[in-house]
Amino acid sequence: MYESANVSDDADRTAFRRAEKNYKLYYEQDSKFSRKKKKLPKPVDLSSVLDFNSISQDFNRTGVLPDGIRVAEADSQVFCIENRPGFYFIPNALSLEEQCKWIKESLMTFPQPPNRTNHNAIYGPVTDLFESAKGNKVLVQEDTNIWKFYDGEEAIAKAKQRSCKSVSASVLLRKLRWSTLGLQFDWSKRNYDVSLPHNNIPDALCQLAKTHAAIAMPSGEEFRPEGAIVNYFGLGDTLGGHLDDMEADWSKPIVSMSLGCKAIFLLGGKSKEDPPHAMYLRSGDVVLMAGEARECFHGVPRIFIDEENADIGALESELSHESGDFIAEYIKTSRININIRQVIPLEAILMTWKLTGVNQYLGCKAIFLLGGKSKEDPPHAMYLRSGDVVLMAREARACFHGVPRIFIDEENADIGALESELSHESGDFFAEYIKTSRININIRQVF
Ligand SMILES: O=C(O)CCC(=O)C(=O)O
Repeated sequence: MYESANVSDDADRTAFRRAEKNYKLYYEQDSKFSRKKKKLPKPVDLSSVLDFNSISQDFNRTGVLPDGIRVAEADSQVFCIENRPGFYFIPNALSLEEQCKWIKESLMTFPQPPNRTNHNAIYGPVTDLFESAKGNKVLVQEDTNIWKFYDGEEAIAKAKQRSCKSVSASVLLRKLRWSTLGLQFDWSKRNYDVSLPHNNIPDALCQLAKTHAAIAMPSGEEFRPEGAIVNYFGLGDTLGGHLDDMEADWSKPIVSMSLGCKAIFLLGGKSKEDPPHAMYLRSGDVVLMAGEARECFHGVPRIFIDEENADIGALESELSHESGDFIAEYIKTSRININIRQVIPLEAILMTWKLTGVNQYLGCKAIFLLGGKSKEDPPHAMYLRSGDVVLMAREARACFHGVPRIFIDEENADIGALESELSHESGDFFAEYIKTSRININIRQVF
């Protein structure tokens, strides 16, 4: 999905492509800018880029909004675009403190294994990338699939000794393009691989995502953050027009947080022929895409790293004050996007299916109640019949549940076939027992 600024772009074929090309970073070709001189970016017409920061300020002062923009019914600080239902823009949603926190986490914690990054494909899991970059370390290939960080001097000695491959940690940090949190996204297959080892998304990030997602959630439902992709952008990096279509339920929003340098975001329509809306994304802005907006092409054709346009003065000084110059220097020329997703439909978490094997009959029908994490959450009631299996995994493990009722009358117990099979196989004594009973075997992994 990533492209570098120099990729030649053959296509003006669609409205989306034309807009990408329009905003992308190109340099002046003029021969007087020789290799030694600083390359000059080509000027771009930014007059039609929506600026929700100033739209919000004007709205708070005058109550007036530009054509086609409205505020969400439930919150006048959340902006919507009339012809893109399901899209929400929350300017300045994150405080400076929150921005600093998530920038630090994005660099120091999120790329740590078992989370995967774009570096896994070449180097395998890379531990302590940030600290190694800060300490001027070098990653050296020890064996076909084994790479290890060494201090600069040591690394040079190693490389001389056994002419092995090496790369500096600071180059790797610069080339960090994505990391994945929670359920791991497999970029080669473009799907979630639930078999990959993973940690849960940190609670504080889940809480933040839930709070911001609330406005775009179907009523009465709470957002369940299960997977997140962290995108890292340097100068010239872009994210080409795409759809996020690998999650099962598009009624749930993607919560997308911007950190660092200002960017241009393109929100197209369901076809790449639909002319996209261009808008600025600044550090601290949060965007939600839910419902119909999940079907809209979107991308990031440009980030700004120059002082005038990057708009990160306050963030930079807060970050350097809080965390030192190394992170502040990184963010001066970078943008980070954390987008958080609900991946698994509830039906899959609580998966019920028929067992076909023999001897798995467990008796009379029952009512099972599956509540939420609090006893205040209204539970789902469902029937459990002989042969059904229920799996409770991940978040569902934290849900209250119970069996308030079993049915032993002929009409409701639903065990006619079981009863006659059992009496045939094992005699009446068993059949008599099961006519008025239910057995539940639950098997757990403890360690
Ligand atoms: O960087 C952004 O703001 C958008 C990210 C995005 O669209 C994605 O990761 O699918």
